[in-house]
Amino acid sequence: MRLSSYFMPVLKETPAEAQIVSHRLMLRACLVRQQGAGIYAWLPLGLRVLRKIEQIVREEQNRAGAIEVLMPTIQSAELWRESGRYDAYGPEMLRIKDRHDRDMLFGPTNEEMITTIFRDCVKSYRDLPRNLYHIQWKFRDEVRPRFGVMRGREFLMKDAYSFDLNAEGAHASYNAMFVAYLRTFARLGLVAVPVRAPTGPIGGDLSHEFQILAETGESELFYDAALESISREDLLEATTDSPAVTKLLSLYAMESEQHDAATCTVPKDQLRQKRGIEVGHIFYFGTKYTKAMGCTVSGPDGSQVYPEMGSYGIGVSRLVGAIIEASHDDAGIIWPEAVAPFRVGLINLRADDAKCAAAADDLYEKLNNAGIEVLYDDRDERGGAKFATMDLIGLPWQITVGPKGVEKGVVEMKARSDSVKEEMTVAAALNKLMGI
Ligand code: 5CA
Repeated sequence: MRLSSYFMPVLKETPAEAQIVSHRLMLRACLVRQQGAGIYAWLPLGLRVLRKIEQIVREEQNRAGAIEVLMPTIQSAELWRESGRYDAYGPEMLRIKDRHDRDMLFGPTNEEMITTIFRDCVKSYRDLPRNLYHIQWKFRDEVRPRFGVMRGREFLMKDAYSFDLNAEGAHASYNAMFVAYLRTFARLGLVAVPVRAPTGPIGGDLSHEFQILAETGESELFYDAALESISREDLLEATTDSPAVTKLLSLYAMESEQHDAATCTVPKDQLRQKRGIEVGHIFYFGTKYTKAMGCTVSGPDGSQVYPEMGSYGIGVSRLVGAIIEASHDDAGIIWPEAVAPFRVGLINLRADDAKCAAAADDLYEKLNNAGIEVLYDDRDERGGAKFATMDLIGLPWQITVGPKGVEKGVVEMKARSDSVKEEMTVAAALNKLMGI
């Protein structure tokens, strides 16, 4: 992509309304534009990141055996009256009337809808277990939308729903999602700490939140310091019986509401109290919805059985902010390779120098031919401004083509993460990128 014909209107000033660094950087780097309280338009750079996160989430759901569907954003109030949650959900639910005066709502979650789909389509235990998921926009009329996409009103969520014949099967489904989550967050460049959590309006008695440690997080956590020794690498290839997973499950980690100082067995000097950003939340709630909504299958002995359910959410749009909170410096964002909007930022230092422009154009073509996603700053701008923009938007690699280098047959390559610069030939730069 040539920057001269792209849409990336970065801001020079720091927006006054943004209280936390990820929100400031998302606005400055022009990833999103606010359209209302907690409602954002995704601009090209932000959309590329959102899609990459979505794809990693999808791949790990598929790997764990979940099957993708797509349910609508608008739901009928009838569904929610069946489960009893229409009144219980309160003012967070955005209620709408259609032209026939029918009560509708913009879905804040999909337990009711998936349960009726299952009820109407699945009749026998032979079709269990199943886990269905979708990646769809949700609306929650939050009292205090804030921190940009972190606590939005409209936000993108991956939500999965498992159906099992019995509690044992449901626990296995829960564990499979637990592991899929650890892998997903590790692939996104994060270490997510699973903590025991209250279940709130979703219901049930078993629940974990996945938290990214960050001072700006809205959750308060208590955990065993030994958790800090588990690395992202340990979790990239996690399975249900990996040592890292066993260790995570055995260590103490609680959301503050669940933490009880009186019964907590972790020695005081081992106990950490920190803040976290909740990027995922999983629940096992058994037959709460299948019973309320009359969803049964015939069991092996012919009797009617209510399937045991769990639900599993990931805040896809919140993750964009959470990743920036975890990975930035004073100059801007530092994207992990897996979610960067482009892998390489190519800078032509002198757009008015014909030799320089020809060399940069040539490298741009080679990168594109090699399938390496590149954003090419071919604008007639000062070098300083180009460097500042590249640092702000945080692409993992910067390659600079300047007149002196062109004379010597080299370019300069910089890693955004550690700012280490290296001069090398174009061939060496291409090899390096293709080897990573
Ligand atoms: N039905 C269940 C699981 S699918 C559910 O809705 N769980 S949840 O309420 O915990 O939401 C799942 C995830 O969505 C959260 O962990 C969080 O990462 C994200 N999320 C929730 N509310 C918001 C919000 N207002 N803005 C951005 N992300 C949110």
